[in-house]
Amino acid sequence: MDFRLLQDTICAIATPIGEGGIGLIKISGPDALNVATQLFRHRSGADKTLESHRLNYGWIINPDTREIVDEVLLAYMAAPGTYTREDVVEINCHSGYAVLDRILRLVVACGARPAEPGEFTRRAFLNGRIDLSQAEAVIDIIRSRSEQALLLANRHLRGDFRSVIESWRETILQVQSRIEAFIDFAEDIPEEAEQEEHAFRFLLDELRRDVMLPLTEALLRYGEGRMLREGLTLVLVGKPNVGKSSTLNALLGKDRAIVTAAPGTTRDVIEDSFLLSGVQVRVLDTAGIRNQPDEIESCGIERTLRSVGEADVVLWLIDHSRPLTSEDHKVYDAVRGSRYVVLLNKSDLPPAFGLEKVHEKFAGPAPLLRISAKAPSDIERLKTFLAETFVRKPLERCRSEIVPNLRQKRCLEEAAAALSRAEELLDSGAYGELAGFELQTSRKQLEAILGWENDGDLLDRIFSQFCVGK
Ligand SMILES: Nc1nc2c(ncn2[C@@H]2O[C@H](COP(=O)(O)OP(=O)(O)O)[C@@H](O)[C@H]2O)c(=O)[nH]1
Ligand SMILES: [Mg+2]
Repeated sequence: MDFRLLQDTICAIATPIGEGGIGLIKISGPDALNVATQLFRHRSGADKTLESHRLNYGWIINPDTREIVDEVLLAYMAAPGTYTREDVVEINCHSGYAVLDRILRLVVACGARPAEPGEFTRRAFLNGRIDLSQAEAVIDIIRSRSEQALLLANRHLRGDFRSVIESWRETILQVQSRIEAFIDFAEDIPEEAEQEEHAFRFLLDELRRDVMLPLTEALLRYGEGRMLREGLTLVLVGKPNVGKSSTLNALLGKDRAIVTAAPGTTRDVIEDSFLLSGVQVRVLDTAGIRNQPDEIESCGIERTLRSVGEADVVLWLIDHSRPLTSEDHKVYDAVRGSRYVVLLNKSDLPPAFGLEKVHEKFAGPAPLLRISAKAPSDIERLKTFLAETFVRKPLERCRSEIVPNLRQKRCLEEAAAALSRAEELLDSGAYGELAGFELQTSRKQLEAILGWENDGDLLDRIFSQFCVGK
């Protein structure tokens, strides 16, 4: 994108295209007021000037023909108290394909240019109203599918992440400037250098306590943040006929997958979702893993294995009413590398083996629950268990801490690596330029989180995820 264009005025339809109660057209840039004046007529007929931050009732007219295009409410908001920090005009019109398209074309004819995806928010960023972590929070808010995800995004939008990053950066800067002072002293006045070293040790402790420790903590929150933003993925796995599809249907509370007494019914991966403690849970039902599958089933099993790779948690079902077979072992081999829960299903029927047998054969730290997919109370118990273990506890940690996304996590990792290299040098008394360089590297990484360095490719990548009109 060409940044000279920041001088121009952009416009877009900000509401979803289609029939609806209200459609919104946004205009931002130096010509916004001029465009509005050409197109808008007050209801009163008077040639009133548009006051900033007031709603005006009237019509959009075609300036060439004087024809009325729509009845609207129009707001003019003067810079800098706006979303983009530029002059902004918002036209609330009726929502329909023809009317929105007509007004947008008139706005363009009056001198505005159709905006690129995310260009309004990009301007808010480039004009310094928000930092990059806040811009990313805007996407997160739009994409939030659950209340928890929304809460997190709002915390980041408020600037919580930014203030933490800024305080870390500040501490690093202090140590860095100490190093520079130390290098000078060491050369000139040896006695003062000793004093300096003492002060310096103190700062190093501060660096460990106030930056390195919380930074490492923040990195640990990434997985939970991903779960919040993208939801939790559960995958139901087991040999044929153990009750995977029955469990899927019971979890969803609807008949999503076909359940039959014949093994090998589910041949493809079936996916749906439900909410668990305010978090979106994606659940996948898969083809049963068996010894001698036919061709279609083989493809299904391959997909099953792929789904296991995607899972946050694997729900491994075993039929407790029939003896264990080599197929159960086969499933064990497929899931043992993942985080899984063992579900001994069909517990409404007499058990065919004791619990110790499961422990003995499939020993591991995985939790084990006895359920019947046919008993609603068991499914409730399963949901409570899943919510407690995989949602509530991780969420509690997220509430009080900053939670990076993938891009931010990468920056934090780089920063952490540079900090520990610096720490090692400093600890061994090497207060030289090398340590200063490592601190500098870590500081740059933190600044990248906030987007201080104007990296055009990075901005393109982030803002292209937005819709047009945001
Ligand atoms: N008694 C009993 N039967 C069950 C239970 N869960 C599933 N079934 C039955 O087991 C058969 C296979 O179930 P299905 O869900 O299709 O298993 P899948 O092949 O693993 O998907 C069907 O006849 C179900 O009605 C259960 O908890 N108790
Ligand atoms: Mg099935």
